[in-house]
Amino acid sequence: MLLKLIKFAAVCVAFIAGVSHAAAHGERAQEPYLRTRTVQFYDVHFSKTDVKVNERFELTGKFRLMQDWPDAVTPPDIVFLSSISPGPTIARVETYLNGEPARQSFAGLELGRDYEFRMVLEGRTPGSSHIHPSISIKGSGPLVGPGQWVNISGEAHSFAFPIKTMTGLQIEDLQTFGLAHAVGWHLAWLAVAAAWLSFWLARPLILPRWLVLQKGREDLLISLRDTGAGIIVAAIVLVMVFGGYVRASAEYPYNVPLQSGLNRVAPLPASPAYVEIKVISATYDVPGRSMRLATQITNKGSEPLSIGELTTANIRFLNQSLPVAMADVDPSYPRDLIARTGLKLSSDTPINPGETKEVRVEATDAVWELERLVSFLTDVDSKFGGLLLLYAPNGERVIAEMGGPIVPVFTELK
Ligand SMILES: [Cu+2]
Repeated sequence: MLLKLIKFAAVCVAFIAGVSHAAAHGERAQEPYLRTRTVQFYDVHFSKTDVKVNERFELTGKFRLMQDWPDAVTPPDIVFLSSISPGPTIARVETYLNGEPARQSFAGLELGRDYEFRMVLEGRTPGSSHIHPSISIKGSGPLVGPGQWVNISGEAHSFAFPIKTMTGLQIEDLQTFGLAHAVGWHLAWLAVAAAWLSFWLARPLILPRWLVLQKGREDLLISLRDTGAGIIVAAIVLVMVFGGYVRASAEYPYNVPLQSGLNRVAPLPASPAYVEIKVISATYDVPGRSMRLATQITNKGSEPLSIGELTTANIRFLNQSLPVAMADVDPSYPRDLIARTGLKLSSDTPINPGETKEVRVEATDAVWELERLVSFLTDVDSKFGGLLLLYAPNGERVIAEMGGPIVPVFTELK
């Protein structure tokens, strides 16, 4: 018996130890249609990737809600902006969407438009944490942005979250504020519940009561003493509820209820220069790990435009021969999400204003497999989506959505 218990304890310890080594969040397990056709994050910047416990850092960026939103995903009618970390390793101090405080959820975000976010985060638990921005959509769940490893150094017990309330009350550490009250109330209610249960458990239980019921003598089941005890417990419960309310209102006369209303925010202004992209054909070469797109790009703006980047599911394929596109890569952007081979184009000459040009775009990298993005080939809705970033000579950037059905091929197409 003892041996069995020791074995069981050993298995539990091994399981817990194994879990504590888990890295990242399974973001690669999300279906490709979720990652390539819903929210496209760009310009994501981590102000620091090495912080101490209690040190603040900022996570900023933008995202585009794709026009070709998949049918299987609830539209972004109610969304909540947040960050994702492996457990409470960071504290989120402030959040803004297009400059507006984002304490609550937002309603009615528009497809095809861009939004800008800013979060102030603070290191809490030492260790290496994979941190993502995330957009949670009611009915669908969280859609995550690029994840970066942030190293948090220091001691966990030195973390404190002091705030000053609107009434001037200085709270030294929000983590433990009111903890004694919460524990006290739980114990008080547990005591009432335990007393009530033991009162009835001490009486003859199931079989004797059933026999009494069989004999039609229900009147014997509840005595006058039982009724008296019931009345006393009901009175205690009422006194605790109303007494607790009166005491809390006396102690905290000014309080703000939890905010449950929805906010609304206007999208960022639409890009003035306009590019139209028609995907003529899209194939994914399975052995070559290459996405090949035949596109027809119309420049409806007034400046010539060069293709600088294709971004989808937070992975960036860069046109390495265009310096302005390379300069747009933030040093804090996760390196594992930048395709090493970059983006290959059939023509590097800019698309002139008013011109419609056919360009073959090739994005080849093992990252398609590593990021588990090729399962779009077995989806019932085999479509891809992404953003094409184009640059004018004056450095102006135009972001255009592209996408369409994609077909797998097993030999190289010429
Ligand atoms: Cu992660």
